[in-house]
Amino acid sequence: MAYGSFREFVEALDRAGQLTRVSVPVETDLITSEWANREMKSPDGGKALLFEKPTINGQPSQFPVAINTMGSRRRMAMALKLDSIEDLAQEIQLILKAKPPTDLREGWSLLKQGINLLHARPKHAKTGPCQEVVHTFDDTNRESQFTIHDLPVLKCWPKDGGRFITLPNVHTRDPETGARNVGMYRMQIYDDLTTGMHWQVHKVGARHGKRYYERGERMPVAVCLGGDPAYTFAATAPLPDGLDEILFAGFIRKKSVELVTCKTIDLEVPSDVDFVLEGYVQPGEMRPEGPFGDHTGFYTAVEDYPVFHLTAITHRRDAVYPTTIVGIPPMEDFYMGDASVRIFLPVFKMNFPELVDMTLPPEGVFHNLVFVSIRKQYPYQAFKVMHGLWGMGQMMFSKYIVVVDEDCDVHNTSEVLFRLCANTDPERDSTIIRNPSDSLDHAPSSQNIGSHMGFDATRKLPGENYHRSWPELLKMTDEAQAIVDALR
Ligand SMILES: Cc1cc2nc3c(=O)[nH]c(=O)nc-3n(C[C@H](O)[C@H](O)[C@H](O)COP(=O)(O)O)c2cc1C
Ligand SMILES: [Mn+2]
Repeated sequence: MAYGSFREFVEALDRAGQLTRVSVPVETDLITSEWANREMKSPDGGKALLFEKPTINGQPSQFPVAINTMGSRRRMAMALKLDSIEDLAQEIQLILKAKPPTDLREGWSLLKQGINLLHARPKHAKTGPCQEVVHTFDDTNRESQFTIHDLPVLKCWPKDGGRFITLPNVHTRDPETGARNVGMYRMQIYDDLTTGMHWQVHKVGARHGKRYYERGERMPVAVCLGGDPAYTFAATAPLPDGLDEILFAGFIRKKSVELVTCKTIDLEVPSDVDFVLEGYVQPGEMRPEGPFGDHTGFYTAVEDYPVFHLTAITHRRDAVYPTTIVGIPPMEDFYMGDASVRIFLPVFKMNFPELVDMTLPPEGVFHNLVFVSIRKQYPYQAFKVMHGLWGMGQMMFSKYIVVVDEDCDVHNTSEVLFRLCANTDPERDSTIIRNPSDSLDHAPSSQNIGSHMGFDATRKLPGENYHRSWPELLKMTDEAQAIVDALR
């Protein structure tokens, strides 16, 4: 069953030998990052870190800092209270199998109905631990008050434009339909009462913002930190617009999420999170955001983004501040993205019956590289799969897609590169298309648009312009293998 708090998850990591407690004072300006980066680069993602005495510009913080809590396959599964991520993929497959959908749209809607039936729908409560301590902000007597600067927010990389909240679950609502969305969009701290709101143009938060802008209305926004890690994971998952992350989180953790109404805005948030930042975005108001040491491994340049105005901060008395850093891979966020791919593989397979496995290797930092294996039956099927992926939600950003045969393990990058190099004639087996690009990709000449490339590294079938006979891959006999197994 679900975690009752973020602290409970941290304690579970500790009991499993997956946590290092740091009891000496550690500064949140760069030093925490340097420590965490070394941990994330160690074998299997190292351990989670709990900084018990973080300092903010030398001053002790009231709240401990937890980082790298999802930064390995094991910890990512633990975050969702699973033995293995595949267990959840299996459940999704069962829902989809109950009445096989005919297309992707129907698949998602079936999944939504299935989740609803599993009693994942949120419940409502009058009050909850996330509001144990309430600080509302009016403009009088600000100096003596608690501010956002009391949170141990990291300055992640030397040339960052400031301190950034890196694991915020940003709750918004579509003003027309009332549908909720929760997305993870980083927030740069500007001053006591304002931060940046880095929802990129393709994201649902940005779409909601546009609706408010068209209506000329102020947009309520609630940002949650911590609570059951299932919330944080759901905020990053590439769900289709309209599939409520809170419903999805309820499904993952097999327990309805209990919601409370915010103190100063008309939005609901999970009652058990550690911090809630309440406020609003005034559509149309923009401010330079960045630079930020990003998951691309490079600094993202300064750009205009919406501004979040704080009206209140509420928190648990025993709150733990959750954070991460992104940078040159592998980093913690790889394991979050990897879990999404594995959980939604059944949905992808429904759309592509030939699909066997898929992965986004860490070197490609999400969208730059996709390896797919297929069971090929007809000519140009690899190209069909590439085009399908480029048309599917956030997979539209995939810069390079390599398609291999089913007997190649896509999780073994060396094996995929062997197939790519051996099986392709570059001109015949590649294609270049135009598509939207990830906003953070610095390589395209213009932001948000670019070319993408696909490679068909499968063996060629008759009808694929190959006029020789395809050779056979080396393989030892089963008997010889058995004999050596026995002798060694
Ligand atoms: C650690 C981390 C930080 C992220 N930061 C941002 C960000 O600043 N802006 C953004 O648009 N997406 C960011 N993302 C990706 C989005 O959270 C992701 O695309 C999500 O699916 C968006 O949800 P939505 O479809 O509801 O908008 C981040 C993801 C992770 C794991
Ligand atoms: Mn969403």
